[in-house]
Amino acid sequence: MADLKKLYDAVLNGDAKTAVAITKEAIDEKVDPVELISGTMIPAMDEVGKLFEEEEYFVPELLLSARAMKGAMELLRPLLSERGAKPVGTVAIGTVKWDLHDIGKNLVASLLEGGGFEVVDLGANVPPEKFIETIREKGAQIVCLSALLTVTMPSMKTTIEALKQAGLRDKVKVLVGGAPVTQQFADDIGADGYGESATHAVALARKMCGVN
Ligand code: B12
Repeated sequence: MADLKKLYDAVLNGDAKTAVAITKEAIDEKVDPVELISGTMIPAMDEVGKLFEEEEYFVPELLLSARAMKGAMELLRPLLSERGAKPVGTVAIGTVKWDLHDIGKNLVASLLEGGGFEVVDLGANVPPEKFIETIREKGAQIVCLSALLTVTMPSMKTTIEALKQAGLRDKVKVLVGGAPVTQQFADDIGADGYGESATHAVALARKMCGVN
């Protein structure tokens, strides 16, 4: 059986080769990909975050762990999108301007695909104009904004303001998330919803499109 403790350690220690190998094993054994991500990989990244806070880890270690998680996610992503049924709606997702963190955003994007959405992933460091362009060109009904830095949280507000300026605010629902974001902050900036995790993001987005 795939050793999930070893997968946890591989993400924690930034060992991409082992993380990928165990993920492959787990896939062969039909382990639920969402369980693998939420039960093992996210807790490992949380621990990485704690070690960084305690100054036991520095940026190079963060990058290695992020790379291990990314390697495993590349294998899991196609499985997540297979889970979905017919498209429920279109989502434009991105990490806001000046913010380069994309692991959580990628997870949200993958699970949204798995939840039946067509997802336009704009990447990280996304300026408001790019969201506006995507809503106009792809007809996205939902905009998902991610931020991991307290200093980039205001970019969420700027993006919502830009949607208002462009006359698009009433046409889309805006969901926000990322470690420092709270429900209070979401309310303050006039977002339509806040989700603390990727699974919450999917539940919220489906609810907003009138699907359970
Ligand atoms: C990995 C990491 C990095 C990597 C990012 C790699 C990558 N490709 O993403 C690298 C090394 C590049 C990095 C850089 C920096 N980082 Co950094 N990083 C982290 C770390 C350890 C983990 C983040 C992560 O991926 N978590 C795992 C994912 C799965 O969780 P998540 O993103 O929160 O996402 C989940 C939910 O929040 C939610 N979610 C996310 N987005 C959305 C969106 C919506 C719409 C919804 C509904 C839900 C949702 O769903 C996700 C899954 O359930 C955190 C510490 C931490 N514990 O958060 C620090 C952290 C975020 N980084 C920090 C800092 C300071 C930096 C740097 C400034 C460091 C530096 N001195 O250069 C730079 C900034 C670069 C920039 N301009 O963005 C600080 C931020 C402090 C603050 N208060 O702002 C943290 C908190 C570490 C710390 N404790 O000091 N970082």
